[in-house]
Amino acid sequence: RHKFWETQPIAQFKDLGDTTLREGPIDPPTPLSEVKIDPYNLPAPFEWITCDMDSGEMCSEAYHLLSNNYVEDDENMFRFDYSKEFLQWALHPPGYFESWHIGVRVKTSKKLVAFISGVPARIRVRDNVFLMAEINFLCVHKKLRSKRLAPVMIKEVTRRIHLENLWQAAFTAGVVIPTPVATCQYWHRSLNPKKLIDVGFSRLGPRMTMSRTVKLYKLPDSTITPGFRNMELRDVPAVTRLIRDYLSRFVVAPDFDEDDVEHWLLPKENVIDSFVVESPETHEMTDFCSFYSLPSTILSNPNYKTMKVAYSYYNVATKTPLTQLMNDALIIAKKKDYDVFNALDVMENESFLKELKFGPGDGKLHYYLYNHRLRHPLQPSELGLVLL
Ligand code: MYA
Ligand code: JJ1
Repeated sequence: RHKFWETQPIAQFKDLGDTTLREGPIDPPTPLSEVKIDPYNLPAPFEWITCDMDSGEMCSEAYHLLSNNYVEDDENMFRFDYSKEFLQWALHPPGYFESWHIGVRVKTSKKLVAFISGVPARIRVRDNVFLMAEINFLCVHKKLRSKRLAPVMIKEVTRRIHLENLWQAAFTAGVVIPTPVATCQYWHRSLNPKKLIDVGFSRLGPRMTMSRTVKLYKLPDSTITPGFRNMELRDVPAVTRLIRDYLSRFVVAPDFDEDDVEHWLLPKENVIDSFVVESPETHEMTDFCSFYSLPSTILSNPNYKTMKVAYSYYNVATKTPLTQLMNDALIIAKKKDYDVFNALDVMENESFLKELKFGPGDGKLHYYLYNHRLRHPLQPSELGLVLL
């Protein structure tokens, strides 16, 4: 059934519920001297490259490959359109390895036809923190699909990760392979319902008119929570404390330090927005929320080419009710001209989705760990991890 995945150190479907299997790493690390030194063989027309994503030219090539060939919805109406700035941010966290940003070119034409990337992250699973790779942006050009290139790319990124002495990885995918750690549901909150309906992203509800729909999704012009403002560099220590304390309650979550928070959570225009609530009286930092920007190309619509989409990232509410905090995030997203605000049912998101008029989408997102076994699949609410 899964000719490739059956050969990999991942929990197999047949292991589910087998209580004799212990939680934790599946294969032990091998001595570095035993890690294959040579890259895996590609079919003859292709060659490996390491991508310097600081180079504007390389980044543009990766951007164009992805914007034309990356993830689409099940009816091929929309395609993720990660911006160049986003890719540079996503691939350059503290301690990143350029060797984990891997391209495949056609030898003769030098055209980039496939990509896969990893970045290092400390991920806590229950009481133990593991140095892992987060794998993302696996993409094979549409014309080269179903030729078993993906397994070679996955083996090659694994080899390069092993060479840095890392032995676990985390990733998400829209497809089911053995064996999801958790399966999450996408939820969508319309901000610009007329456009969403025009492009086929959503539909007019039963017994609804356009004007009633527009009214239903109206938001105030400005945020409600006193002390709500953009996060700044000086907030990094306080935000790190807030977020570390909060994430400690989930089964799987990143172990962020101040450098990670500065990289992953400081606002970056058109990439990530983040906000704090600083008590106007005590100047105490009590709440935090954030969303990242991932537009989608609208495939074949005469009127619109792109949809601005905000994705809920990390949110922590200790004083402000989480629902009110997220409503403020919606207000800002609307002001910044986003068309829709997406969220998964991870962490405590269930608690605000319905009240804030999010509706379930037709997409699911499966979370996976490589070379790490959990005894049981997790509930989405036990996940404290959001991958880009
Ligand atoms: S998820 C986003 C993935 N990208 C897309 O969906 C973009 C559009 N699609 C494509 O570009 C292609 O369809 C891709 C597959 C490249 C996805 N994750 O070459 P093939 C397995 C894992 O003939 P193609 C993301 O980026 C499939 O089950 N495996 O197929 C995270 C089959 O194996 P098996 C996948 O369609 C990526 C084999 O590949 C996925 O031409 C995490 C078929 O290969 C998928 N999304 O190409 C990667 N899709 O026969 C794993 C298909 O066994 C990282 N397959 O069923 C693992 C950790 C590595 C590091 C470890 C360090 C220690
Ligand atoms: O965006 C998604 N679905 C949309 C569009 C559906 C178009 C037809 N297939 C959707 N819209 C309904 C919105 C509606 C708004 C008012 C309230 C009710 C809901 O459902 C879906 C997620 O739902 N997205 C995808 O399918 C994209 C792929 C998801 C897998 C991602 C893999 C990630 C890669 C890992 O790095």
